[in-house]
Formats: sequence, C-alpha cells, structure tokens
Amino acid sequence: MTRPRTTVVALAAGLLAAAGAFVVLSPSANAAATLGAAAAEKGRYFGTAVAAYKLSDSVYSGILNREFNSVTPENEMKWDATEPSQNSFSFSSADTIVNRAVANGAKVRGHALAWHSQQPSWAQNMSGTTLRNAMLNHVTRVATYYRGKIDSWDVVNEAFADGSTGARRDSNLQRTGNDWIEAAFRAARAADPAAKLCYNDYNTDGQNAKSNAVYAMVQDFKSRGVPIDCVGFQSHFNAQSPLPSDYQANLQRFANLGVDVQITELDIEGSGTTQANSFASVVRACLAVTRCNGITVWGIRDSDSWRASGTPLLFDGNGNPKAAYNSTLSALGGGTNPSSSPTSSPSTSISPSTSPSNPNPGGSGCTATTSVNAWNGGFVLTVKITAGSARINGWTAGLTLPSGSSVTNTWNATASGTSGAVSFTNVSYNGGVNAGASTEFGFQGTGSAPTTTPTCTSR
Ligand code: 9MR
Repeated sequence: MTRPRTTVVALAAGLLAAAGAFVVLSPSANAAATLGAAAAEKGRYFGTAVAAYKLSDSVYSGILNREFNSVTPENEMKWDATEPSQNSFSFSSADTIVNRAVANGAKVRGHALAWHSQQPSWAQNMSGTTLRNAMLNHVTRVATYYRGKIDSWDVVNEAFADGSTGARRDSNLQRTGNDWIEAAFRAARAADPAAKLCYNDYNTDGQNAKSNAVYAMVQDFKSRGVPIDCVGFQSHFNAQSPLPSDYQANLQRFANLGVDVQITELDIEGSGTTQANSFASVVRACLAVTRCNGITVWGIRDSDSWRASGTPLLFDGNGNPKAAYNSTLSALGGGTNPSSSPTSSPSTSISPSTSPSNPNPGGSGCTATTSVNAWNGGFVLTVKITAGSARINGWTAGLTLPSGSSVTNTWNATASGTSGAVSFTNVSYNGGVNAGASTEFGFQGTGSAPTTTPTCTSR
C-alpha cells in the first residue's frame, strides 16, 4: 500500500543526514505519484472496494498495493457472508482482505453491519423481536471480532426510501421498529469504541428529500447522544443520476452537524474528458470540506465494477490508468504517475525496512497499558504503547498468557508465538512513536485474558 510521502521524506532525510549530506528537499520536486500518497498529503485516504478472490491476480494486487491506502471489502463483510447460519460466523474471506490491509498500513472501511439486502436466508425469514435480537447479536459479534482493525464501519446501509417521501425504506429490519438504526449504532459503539460509526446511502449526494431525511436523523442522533461519527455518500453516478451541482454544499451541511463525511463507493459511468472532469470535481469537493476524510472508489479496473459496461472506474480492463486517473491524481495535488506499466512500483519508493540509524540508541523507554474485552472462552486485549521522554524507533511488549490461553489473531504488531511468554513487536508503520505519544496494537485470544501489565522495551 502507499505510504504518506512524509514518511518517505523523513526516511530519505535520515539516510542523507547519516551520510553527512546537506540538502534542501523541495516539495514541488517530489509530487506524490500515487492516489494514496497524494491523498495522505492532504490528510485523507484514497481507497477502493476489494474482492478477496481477485487478490491472486497480480495486475489487480499490483495496482492495489501501489495506489490505495484504504480498502472496503466489497461483499465479504455482509451479513450473508459473515453469518451464513445463525450464530455461526465465517470471517475467512474478509480476514484475507483485512489482514493484508493491516499489514500494509492501509485503513479498512467495514461494510456493512445492518442492511436490508444480502441477508442470510435465515434472517430474511425472521421478524419482530427475534430479528431485532439476531441483528444486534450480528452487529456485536462482527464488530467485536474486528475491533481495533476498522477505521470506519458502515453500521447501517441504505435505510431510507428513494423518491420524495423522505420515509424509511420498508424492510424486515424497519418493521422491528423505527429505533432499529440507533440500536445498531449503540451496539456497534459498545463492541468497538475506537471505530468511526457511519450511516451510508446512495442518492443522498445532493440535497433532496432522501438526503434531507438522513440529515434530520443525524441531527436527531447528535441531539440525543446516539453514537454516530460519519455519513457515507456512495456517489454512484451516471447519466440518470449525475454528479449533483450542490455536492460539496451537501457534504458541508452534514459536516456542520458535527460528523465526518466520506465518499464511500465512487464510480462515474462514462469515458474521456467528461468522466475525468467529474472525478476531479468529486476530489475537489472532498478537499474543500475539512471533515471529508477520504474517497473510496468502488473497484479498481472497469472490468472489476458491478456495472462494468459503464466503464466507471480509474483503470481500464488491462490495468492501465485512464484519463480519469490522471485528473484524480492531479486534483489531489499529485504528480504524473511514473509508471505506465500496471504492475511496476514507483521508482522513488524507499522500503521502510531501510530505516535510518537510530539517533537515540536505547530510547528512553516506553510503557504499556491494556484494556480488555472478554467473554466466555475468549478475549480481545488492546495494548497502548506510550513513549517516555524521548522518541522511540521501535518497541516490543512482552506478556505471559495464562495457561490454556492462546493468541489467535494479532493486529498492528507481530507476535513471537501463540502461548506462554509472547513478545509483540511493532510492524513497519508504527515503530516510531514521539516522546509522550502513543500507538496501539491488539490481539484476540482463546481462553482467559492476561491480567498482568505487559513489559515494554524500546529501540
Ligand atoms: O459491488 C457489489 C456487488 O458485487 C454485489 O453483487 C452487490 C449485491 O448487493 O453489492 C454491490 O455493492 C453495493 C454495496 O454493497 C452497497 N451500495 C451499492 C453497491 C453497488 O450495488
């Protein structure tokens, strides 16, 4: 995945300083060459929907690695995929995407916890309290499983009707009572307090009856303290549903309610300059709204799109960047893509493993604190590493698991083993921690959670 250019510049500066060189780095001489790097320079992410079964396609994964620093599983986290029979959870396809993203320092948008569509057949046949409880159990279990790995969750997807009524969409979930949406948000907050919780919908990209209804719901949630952090605007555009002229104004009015806004499923049918200009307009709108966190396109190549015949994406079927790619990169403030080949890497990249010599050997220490979420037979331990009075450049946290307990899954760190005394060492993107600052990692385990405070060793 792409990394913020600041990291590359810092590393390059460190290497040059170590070699005794004196240089002035000019930002304009080094415009970001990828979507992710250019967005990062603007404090935003640039993401794509990912299909797990395509990751073995080297053209697909080559573009993914090079260009994007956020991913959304396209179908793998939906209710039918994650809970195919009641209370029996299946995370392997989603894990393929999530673990790869976490290892590469990319954000993950979780999509979607509660939705009228793509429900497993057992849920489709439920109603009333039974369905409400099944939905809340689903939200809790899935959000708990991915706790610590998700930047933003689409907690509820597409719950409003199209057209001029401003009403809720009729569905089995809606028929459990109008409060089903807030109940889902409260359950998601309890399960993963660190993830941003979003409401996500389409045909809400401009001001209209549907977006007005979502706006009123967000306003109501904020006034009553229902946990909501963000609103997703899917942004599926074509001739029948074009990019609205008040797109930016609509994003801004939601942001003014005190929520972040995200462009979550962008695709624009068309070709050539017209399409390129529309993509650039979307980017400019996001950059103009301080609380717009980032943009996700709904697939990589045109051939990956759910509506491939409309050629609505940034890369053609062979993986070559289109005019829309160039206009998007340029609107983000990036430079020309150095690669016309879909699989090669940017020549300017510096591997994070070639880190500069440690200016502070031995560091000045770090401390580790934990928070635990345990249930009968398992737990998630979140560990916060805090640097002491000087910056550290790497850390290892050690703890001993109770007998019979084992680590099943670790994020934002590498574990030395699964049972007994286990050390957790930083990964490439979170070893450097400034004086007094913190970073977090976590792991899931079976058995009972450790109760002792981990040791922390810095480098
Ligand atoms: O792109 C997804 C496609 O592969 C699925 O078949 C489809 C099934 O509902 O869902 C598509 O993604 C949708 C997303 O989950 C919600 N917003 C609309 C997207 C495009 O249909």
